[in-house]
Amino acid sequence: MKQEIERFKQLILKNKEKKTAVLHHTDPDGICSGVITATALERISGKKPLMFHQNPGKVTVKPSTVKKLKEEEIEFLITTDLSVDQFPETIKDTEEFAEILVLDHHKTYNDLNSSRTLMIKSQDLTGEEGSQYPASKLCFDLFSELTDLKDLDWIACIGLLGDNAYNSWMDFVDGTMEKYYIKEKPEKSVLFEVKKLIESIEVMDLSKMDDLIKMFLSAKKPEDLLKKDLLSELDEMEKEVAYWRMEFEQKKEVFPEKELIYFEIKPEHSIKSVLINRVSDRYKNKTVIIVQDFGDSHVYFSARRQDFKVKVNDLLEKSIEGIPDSTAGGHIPAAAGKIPREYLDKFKKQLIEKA
Ligand SMILES: [Mn+2]
Repeated sequence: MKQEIERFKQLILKNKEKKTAVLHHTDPDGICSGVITATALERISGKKPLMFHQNPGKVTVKPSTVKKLKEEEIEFLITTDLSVDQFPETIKDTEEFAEILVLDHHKTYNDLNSSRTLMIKSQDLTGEEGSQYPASKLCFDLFSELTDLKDLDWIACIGLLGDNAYNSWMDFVDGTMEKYYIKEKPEKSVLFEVKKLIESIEVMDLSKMDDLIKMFLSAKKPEDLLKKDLLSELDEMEKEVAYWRMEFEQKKEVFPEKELIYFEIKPEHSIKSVLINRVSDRYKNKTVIIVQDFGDSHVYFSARRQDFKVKVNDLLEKSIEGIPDSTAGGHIPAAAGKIPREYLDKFKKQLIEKA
């Protein structure tokens, strides 16, 4: 553990003068870990890194992103909250022009460590399952070894709430809320409002992501982010989620002997992650699967199991076996993936079998 933190410190200090990019995931933990990392780098080197994100749901580095990084002459890449080891090819391609630091807490698929890459997963530091040590807290803790980040504690808390890890960090979140005079329960608080705001930008209008990040980088407290022009997206999303929640309750397929609930949606926007987080709070002891269909070549699915009795990352990986051009992975309690639409029946059959 000590050794990884030393290697981390050396790598950051060694690359202080290099042209640096932060590539982060687009969900609340991804945004918060990216903002914490960018702010920390600026404090350490006096230089702002470039911020990059890909389309939501993409957890590995896309070839087109490698191209962009190369065009920008990036010499040091930090990825946060991305499971980039699920597709090592693009990391190898990036190594040809940049050093890489991977900061993540998804299941480990490949060891990317090399002379050019340092990969730190939360589970490497704690020896415990990574889902409960989200990337925003990991980045907050690691960079706090190099610079003072105490004023970013509330951002780490939003990431923790985003990845459902409040129960593992109660003292930290409660203490931070007290510091900012937040009296409500976390899920009723302004921190949770910001978490939902980030989700709504991700789901409804990704083009506003850059504005959101810009606001984040200058915000001093959570209230600074609750600006009217971004909040309209949140209202719209809530309406759509409310509609599909009702549909879910009325039309879900339940397999009692498998403790499995299965549901397909055809929403206007990509609400599946938001929806499944809400419904699985009501069915913590069930495996919940939601399949999202936009009528294009692939369908997308998410899975949740909050009591950890089933490893949904493994379950989804087994359910896509033998299906070409498919992906699945993530955490024990929360995972996702996609398959070509013509394989939906096969996927569902394998899912029910393996559940
Ligand atoms: Mn995360």
